[in-house]
Amino acid sequence: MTIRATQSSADSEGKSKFKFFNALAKSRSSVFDKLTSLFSGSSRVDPEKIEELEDVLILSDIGYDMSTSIVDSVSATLKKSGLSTEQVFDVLQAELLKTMKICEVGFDLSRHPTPTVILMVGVNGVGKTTSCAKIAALMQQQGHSVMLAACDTFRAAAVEQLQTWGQRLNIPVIAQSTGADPAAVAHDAMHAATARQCSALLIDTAGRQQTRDDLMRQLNKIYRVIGKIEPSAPHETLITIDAGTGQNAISQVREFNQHTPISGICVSKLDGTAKGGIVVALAHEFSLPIAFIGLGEGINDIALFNADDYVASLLGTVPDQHPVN
Ligand SMILES: Nc1nc2c(ncn2[C@@H]2O[C@H](COP(=O)(O)OP(=O)(O)OP(=O)(O)O)[C@@H](O)[C@H]2O)c(=O)[nH]1
Ligand SMILES: [Mg+2]
Repeated sequence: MTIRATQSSADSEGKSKFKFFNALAKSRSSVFDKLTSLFSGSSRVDPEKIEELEDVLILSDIGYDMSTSIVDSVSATLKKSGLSTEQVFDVLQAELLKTMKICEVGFDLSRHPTPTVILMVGVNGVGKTTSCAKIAALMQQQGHSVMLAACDTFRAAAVEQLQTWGQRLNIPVIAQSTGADPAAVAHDAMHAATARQCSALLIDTAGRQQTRDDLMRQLNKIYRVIGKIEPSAPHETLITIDAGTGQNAISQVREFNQHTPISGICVSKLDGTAKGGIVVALAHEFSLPIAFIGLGEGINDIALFNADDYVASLLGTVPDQHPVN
């Protein structure tokens, strides 16, 4: 069964669009409002402004390569036919969508055997545990039986944090005490989820810096133990990226991928940052599925990634019936 962004009514889809738009307010105003003022005052684009366009794009955290590629497209159109301000936004929108659409693949549990095992990884404090709980709740709302595994046995109170979510959501949490071997917890959870015929097992892990080889090897051990019990698992390994991280996000994905092959990205805290452009840089660099987007601290503040909503929210060209800000 495919996981939907929200409950399926048109009303909640509208709300989700609106949430996206609101969550990206800071990113929109920090970057794309600058573009509007850059090109205001004249209906035709002055070629000298193209350089400034590149600066604004690079500062937006969409990355150097992506910025250059957009500027090349804008320059090519300008040379061919001249360019109105409106057309700059059209080119921008088209370029962003071309990159982002590849990453919009939804999240489909039916692609995998049962229980679908989802391993959550990432650096410290990015929102892994919260994202685990949000994804579990989303699945539960859509009729799946879910189990959580508390494999962060490193940080004090991490086990309790996941157990609290489990109690609130009425979702079983497999746990041992702080200090236990996280691979042993994953082992127990794999057997428990199979025995209880759960649709999905979400495995929370401890935050670790991607440069800490010892900790990355420990993560790989969890990955290997899971694979020994069920060779096709983990079926998804999602890296949570804090949208406010900036360009370090690229190195996080690259390094984690060396130890636990990453199948998708979960972008958190898009609501609190002016650096929402990092999602574009990630898409441009890796073309990996962007599975989920975290839009706040609440359990329902999560959406499936939608390229149209994201680009429109960033450029300020949405949403039909909703007010701007
Ligand atoms: N605004 C906002 N806050 C979020 C979001 N996701 C998580 N947070 C907050 O970020 C903080 C850290 O979240 P956790 O889920 O504990 O992060 P973590 O990656 O599990 O942290 P460690 O296990 O310590 O590495 C908490 O205060 C969360 O409420 C989000 O999408 N938006
Ligand atoms: Mg955590």
